[in-house]
Amino acid sequence: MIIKSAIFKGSFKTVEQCPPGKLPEFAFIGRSNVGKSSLINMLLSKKDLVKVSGRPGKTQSINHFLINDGFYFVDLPGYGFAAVSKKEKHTWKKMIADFLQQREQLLNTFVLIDARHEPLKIDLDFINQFGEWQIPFSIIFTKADKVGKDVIASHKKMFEERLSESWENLPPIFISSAETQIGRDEIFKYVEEMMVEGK
Ligand SMILES: Nc1nc2c(ncn2[C@@H]2O[C@H](COP(=O)(O)OP(=O)(O)OP(=O)(O)O)[C@@H](O)[C@H]2O)c(=O)[nH]1
Ligand SMILES: [Mg+2]
Repeated sequence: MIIKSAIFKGSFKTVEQCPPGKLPEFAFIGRSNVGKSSLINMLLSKKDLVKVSGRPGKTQSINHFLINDGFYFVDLPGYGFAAVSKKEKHTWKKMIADFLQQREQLLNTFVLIDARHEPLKIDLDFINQFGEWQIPFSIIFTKADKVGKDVIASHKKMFEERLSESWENLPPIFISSAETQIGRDEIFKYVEEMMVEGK
């Protein structure tokens, strides 16, 4: 996909405050520091459109980016960030659950998984909520540049095995790197397909 324009439309604390209209949306979520903001920058070929940080917990609200005046990418705050209070965790959970469940134009949520790790309980638990919520998701492995191809293949297989325990149909798993841009074409092809189907 050719990115003609990518504009930051704002940060929102509740689903009610999010931009009006019916343009399709794609959300990005995953553990804190997994590389959500970096991936969005990579996909949009922008260096600093989305703020990236070495410290986890950088993204704290719902962030909308309008692309080609036709659809939105939504950067969501990460889960599993240890250094937050119980109250903050609760607020986060409600913000995310409300957004994911209530946002009608949300066509798909990409759950990001660090390619370096074997399946983690926190990620599996988060993914299994999509079943309860009955909303579509797919998976993107991040930071593929940090680990060998064999390791990624083995982690992908392990992930598929663990998902099979709860899911009959497995979602696609994309492999990406914000450094090398691997995965960009596949992810956009998928985004384009979903927009055609969603119409
Ligand atoms: N080598 C490498 N580093 C990456 C990649 N993606 C992200 N990083 C690094 O990982 C750190 C976290 O990246 P972010 O994009 O801020 O992660 P995030 O998931 O948005 O984090 P929160 O907003 O805090 O939840 C930064 O230091 C990035 O430079 C990647 O594909 N390869
Ligand atoms: Mg972020």
